[in-house]
Amino acid sequence: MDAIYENTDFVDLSINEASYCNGDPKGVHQKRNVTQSKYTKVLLLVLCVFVVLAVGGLCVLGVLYNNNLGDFESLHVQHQRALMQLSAQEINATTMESELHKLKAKNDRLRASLYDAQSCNLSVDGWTVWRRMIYFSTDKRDWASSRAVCVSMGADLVTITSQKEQDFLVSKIKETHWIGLNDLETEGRWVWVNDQTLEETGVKFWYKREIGKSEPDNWKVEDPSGENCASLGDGNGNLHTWFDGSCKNKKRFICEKK
Ligand SMILES: [Ca+2]
Ligand SMILES: [Ca+2]
Repeated sequence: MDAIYENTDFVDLSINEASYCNGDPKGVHQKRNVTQSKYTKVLLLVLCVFVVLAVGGLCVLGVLYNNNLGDFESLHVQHQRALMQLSAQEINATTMESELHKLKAKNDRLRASLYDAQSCNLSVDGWTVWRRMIYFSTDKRDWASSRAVCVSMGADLVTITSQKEQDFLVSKIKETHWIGLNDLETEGRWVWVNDQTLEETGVKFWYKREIGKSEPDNWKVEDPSGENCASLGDGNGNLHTWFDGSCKNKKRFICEKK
């Protein structure tokens, strides 16, 4: 480039000298033309530089765009895969929910069948099978002796902790039976043979009189020590309710094996 400027200056000076020597005023115009040509070349050079830079910038932008486009396509593919996996999981969840409903229905049917089996008169070696093994004695004993017989068979006097249990036992007896409830230790504090109190079980079926004291009344006319043992029903029947009676009375009894 310096060579070009040097040559131009040389031409420029040559023209000036020739013009002045020849007395020609047009030489001034020729000098101006040469100067304009020089500026034009510089301008073109600058424009070329700008064009090159612009093209380079566009190339860089193109590369960045392609890279970002590749990343976007990769993210799009990942998004589509995630959607497919989510859809598959939703289908699995629906299937599992359907299976759960089927299992619940099956469980309900099995429970109903079990309840039916428990309600039938299945008997094994004199024991009635209903949720637990229940034994209804045929002989009559006082309360303590009754309990001792139950314990000797690996059981104890029955405890009643639900309406269904009460209803089942009532349905199986035709006269009064001892049950595992007493207030022998503390008068008025009734506890089952497993030490549960009536407050703990929340279940009691004492006989209620419209006139006079309801059960337990701890009646002392027949036994001065009072009535400290409970039975299902009394001498008059009333089998759906409980009575306290003298522990010395002899009654049938009900054992329960846990
Ligand atoms: Ca009592
Ligand atoms: Ca009584």
